[in-house]
Amino acid sequence: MAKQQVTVPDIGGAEGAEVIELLVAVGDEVVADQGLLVLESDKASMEIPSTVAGTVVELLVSEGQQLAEGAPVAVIETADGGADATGQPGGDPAVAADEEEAPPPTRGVAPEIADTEAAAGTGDAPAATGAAATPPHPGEARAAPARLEAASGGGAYAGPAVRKLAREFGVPLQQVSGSGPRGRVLKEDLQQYVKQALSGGTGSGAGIPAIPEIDFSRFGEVEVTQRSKLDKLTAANMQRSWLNVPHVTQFDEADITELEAFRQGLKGEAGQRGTRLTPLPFILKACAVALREQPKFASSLAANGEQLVYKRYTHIGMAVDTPAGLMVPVIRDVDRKSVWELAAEVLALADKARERKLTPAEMQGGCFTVSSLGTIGGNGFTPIVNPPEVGILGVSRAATRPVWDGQGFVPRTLLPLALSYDHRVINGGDGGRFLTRLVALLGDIRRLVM
Ligand code: CAO
Repeated sequence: MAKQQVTVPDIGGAEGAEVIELLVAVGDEVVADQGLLVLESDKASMEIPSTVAGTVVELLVSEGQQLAEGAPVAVIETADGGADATGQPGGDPAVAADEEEAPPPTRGVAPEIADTEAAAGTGDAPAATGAAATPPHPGEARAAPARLEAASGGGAYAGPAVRKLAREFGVPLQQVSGSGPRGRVLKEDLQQYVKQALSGGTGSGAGIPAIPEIDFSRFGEVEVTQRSKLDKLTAANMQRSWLNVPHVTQFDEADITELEAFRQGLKGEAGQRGTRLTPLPFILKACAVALREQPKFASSLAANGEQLVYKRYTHIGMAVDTPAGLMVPVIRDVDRKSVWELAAEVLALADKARERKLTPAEMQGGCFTVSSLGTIGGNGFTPIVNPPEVGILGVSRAATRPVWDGQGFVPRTLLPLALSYDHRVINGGDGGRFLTRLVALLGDIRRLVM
């Protein structure tokens, strides 16, 4: 039996590094190279490993304490007089520090400085050789610190063993959510990330960190229900769009005072025709005119990104809120149909959607989508583009408000519009012109027939 004191090695000039975590307690058995504590300076976090195997008989530091090179941190009682970091009595710690393979990690971290430096690639990691170049005093062992992260550089906080594993799997560690103390990435986090990426679960599979799974029952009573196929399909489509399409949304308001007066005047006729006339058919018609004038909004980007596919037809999708979930039937040739025809088709397709009677063909071929939440409420939202389309118009609830006409306030009915588009295809200027044109068309519907 012999006692060895472990001290803080050369930590690369980090003066006054703080003990942020103790990794062992008195009485713990440790193997050589096992982390004893984590130090954090303004430059880096690093793990101070034990240089010998044995039992921790004394911990000489506590969390929050500032330590510098040479400060004693623990006393380890060894069975054989002190196997050093190489596992060989009296060996040179530098050998272990430079070796690729290290003893099995504990708590997700293991000292393995060669790995760590390679992963960080910064070249400013605390020098392993520096630690080795200073021979420990008799009865004192100085470990090579294992760098965990660049504290101010936004790098991942993980031990070398986890970094090594991440490198082997090709996982960018910054994208893995750490569940360890102070957000450290543990081996289990990495495993969960890889599992999720392979299963195409909540992670995108494109290296985007998955949202950690939470056991909500820890906080109170919960009920778990199965999602419908439609909901899952919608979720996948939304995520695909959100991750692939750089979205921009522009907002404006159309003054639909005259449109509304005209529409109210046609209500009787609508009844006689066996239909209802809402603002939506007018909005569809206005979109068709704007799409004809700016066909880019009805185009699609070829998969190789090299070409744009322009469509010589004007089919517009219409988002329908149904008890089963969101459906988007497509109204064909909107540009060639009258407002009455569109009104009838809106009703028929919305009914079919709610009764789940839409055929797949009725939900395909759209060039652009209109999503109207006008009946539900709200004064604005940012709709998500429905790829391979490049544009979508969100319509919110119209309201009558006082508007300054240059001489006084007059009541006007304003319809909030939000145009989202794929910024790979549509520029801000195009977006502004398209939305301005829609506002003008809805503000004076006589222009729809021009
Ligand atoms: N502002 C104020 N009132 C509006 C309005 C608006 N923007 N839009 C419609 N209204 C009025 C209509 O005029 C009608 O009132 P009147 O009978 O007095 O004229 C009433 O609201 C009901 O309209 P409606 O909902 O029956 O018909 P619609 O043509 O406006 O909409 C449909 C049809 C299918 C688009 C709609 O029912 C729907 O499902 N909307 C939800 C779409 C959705 O979920 N989008 C989000 C997708 S992303 O998650």
